[in-house]
Amino acid sequence: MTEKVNHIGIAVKNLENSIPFYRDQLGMAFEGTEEVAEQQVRVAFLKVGESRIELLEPTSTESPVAKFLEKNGEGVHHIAYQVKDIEQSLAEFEAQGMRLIDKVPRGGAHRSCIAFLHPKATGGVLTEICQCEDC
Ligand code: CMX
Repeated sequence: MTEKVNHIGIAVKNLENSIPFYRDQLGMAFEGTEEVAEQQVRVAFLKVGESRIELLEPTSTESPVAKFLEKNGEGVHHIAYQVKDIEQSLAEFEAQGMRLIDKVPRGGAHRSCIAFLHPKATGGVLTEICQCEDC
């Protein structure tokens, strides 16, 4: 059902301070920044092989990423798996009794559709599934 690791989300306090490590020291291709208002974050994507690193900076104190930073500091926030059909995947998870944060997909970066599974149901790893045309 899952096709590949689409991206790994990393919570950071400030994108501009964090980008140079990935771009200049690890040599990843920087693809730009984007605000995802629905998720209250500003994101930067860096391509590595067929996957990406997504740096996440909160744009509001109410953002889930702001709460994560307050509790844990900077670090890995979620892993996103690409699926072909997100509605079908969510229906299958629901049928398995999986605890979902999103029963209906919402908008993510890169014009993707995303949905989160609850970390309490996934061994403590916030898990995203995503469907996108060009990623
Ligand atoms: N990874 C692992 N565990 C996490 C977590 C994360 N990223 N975020 C929260 N948790 C854990 C907390 O540590 C807490 O555990 P305990 O009960 O053991 O203390 C539990 O989940 C509940 O967390 P909370 O802070 O009490 O509750 P929140 O109101 O913060 O809700 C969650 C948590 C996961 C439902 C919420 O953060 C959420 O909906 N996340 C999905 C959306 C999101 O993160 N969007 C930003 C990414 C944007 C993008 O990729 O585009």
